[in-house]
Amino acid sequence: AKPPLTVLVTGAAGMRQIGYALIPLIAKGAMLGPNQPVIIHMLDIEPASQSLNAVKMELIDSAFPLLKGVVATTDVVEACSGVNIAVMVGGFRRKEGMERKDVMSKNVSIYKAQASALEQHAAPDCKVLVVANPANTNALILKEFAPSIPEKNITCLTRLDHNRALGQISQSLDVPVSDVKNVIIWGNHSSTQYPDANHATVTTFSGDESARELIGDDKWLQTEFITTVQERGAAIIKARKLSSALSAASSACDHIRDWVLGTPKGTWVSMGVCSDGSYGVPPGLMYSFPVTCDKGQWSIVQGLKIDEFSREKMDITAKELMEEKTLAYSCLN
Ligand code: NAX
Repeated sequence: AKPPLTVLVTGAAGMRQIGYALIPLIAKGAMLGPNQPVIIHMLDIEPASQSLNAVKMELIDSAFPLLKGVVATTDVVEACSGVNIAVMVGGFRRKEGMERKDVMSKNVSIYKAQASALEQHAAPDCKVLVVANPANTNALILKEFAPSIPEKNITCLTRLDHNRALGQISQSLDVPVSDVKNVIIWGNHSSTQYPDANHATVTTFSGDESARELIGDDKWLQTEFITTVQERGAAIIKARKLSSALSAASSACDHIRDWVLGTPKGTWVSMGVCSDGSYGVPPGLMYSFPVTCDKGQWSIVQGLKIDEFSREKMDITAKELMEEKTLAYSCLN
C-alpha cells in the first residue's frame, strides 16, 4: 500500500461551509485518488475549536477506509507539520460596514503567519492551494513570506469559476458538461475575472468542435455568459443565504487532483499561479491562466490567440490585482 499523504485544511470548522463539505471528499479519495491513503490535519481558531472537534468526531464515525489519521488543532505549527498538500480555506470574512483595507489587513497578517509556519514545518515539496478570499492576493502574500517554498508550489483557486463556465456552456447547448472543455478564467477570483469561451470545444460525433461556433451567439458569450459566471457566487448567496460550499469544495479537489495526477491529454484547466509574464501579464502577480499539468507540475498554455475584446478584459483584471497588491503591501507596515 502507498504511504499516506498529509493534507492540511485551514478554516476546517467553517460549519456547513467549505471545510465541512471538503473534508469528507478528501477522506473519500476525491482529491488524491481512490488508492491514496490520507492523513487530514484541520486547523481553525480558538472560538471554533468545539465545532472543529465535532468535525473530527464525525470523521472518525464515518470510518473512511482511506483515512489513516486526523489531527484537529488550533496550533499552526502542529497543523503544518509534515504537510504534503495545504488547502487554505481559513481567513477573515468582510463584515458589514468594514473597510476593504481592514479586511485586507486581517488576511495579510493571517497569511504572513501561516506562510512562515508552512515554510518551517511542511514537507519541502508541499503544494499549496489558497481558497480564502481575496484568494489571489492571499496567495501572493503567502508566496512572498515563504521564500523557500518554490513559487510554482503556491496557487489559488479559480477552478470553481472555470467549472461554472463549463456548466453555463453545457446548459446553453444542452450537452453533458463532460463533453465541454478548455474554457479559461483569466485573472482575479473576483467580479473582474474574465471567463473566456473563445477556445472552448465540445465533443461531438465528428470530433471536437468550437463551442463558440456551436453556440453561434457572440453577443451572449460577450455579455450574459461572462456576467453569469462572474456573479454566480452572489447568486448562490442570494438563493442559499450562505456562500457556495459543495461546488467550492468539489473544485478544490479538482484543482489538486489535476495538479498532482495530471490533466487529461488535450485538456487544460484554470489555476491561479505566479505570472511569468505570459500573455503580457505582469510577472510575479498571482493570476489565473489556462494550464496543463504533468508529473506534479503545471505549465501555462502558450500561443493562444487573444483578440482585442479579450485583451481589454485581461488587462482590467490584472489592474485590479496590482491595486490589491499595493493595498496588501500598505497593510504590512
Ligand atoms: P467560513 O467563514 O464558514 O469558514 C472560514 C473558517 O476560517 C472559519 O471556521 C474561521 O473560524 C476560520 N479561520 C479564520 N481565521 C483563521 C485562521 N487564522 N486560521 C485558521 N482558520 C481561520 O467560510 P467558507 O464559506 O468556508 O469560505 C472560506 C473562504 O473561501 C472565504 O474566504 C470565502 O470568501 C472563500 N471562497 C473562495 C472561493 C474561491 O473560488 N476561491 C469560492 C468560495 C468561497 O467564497
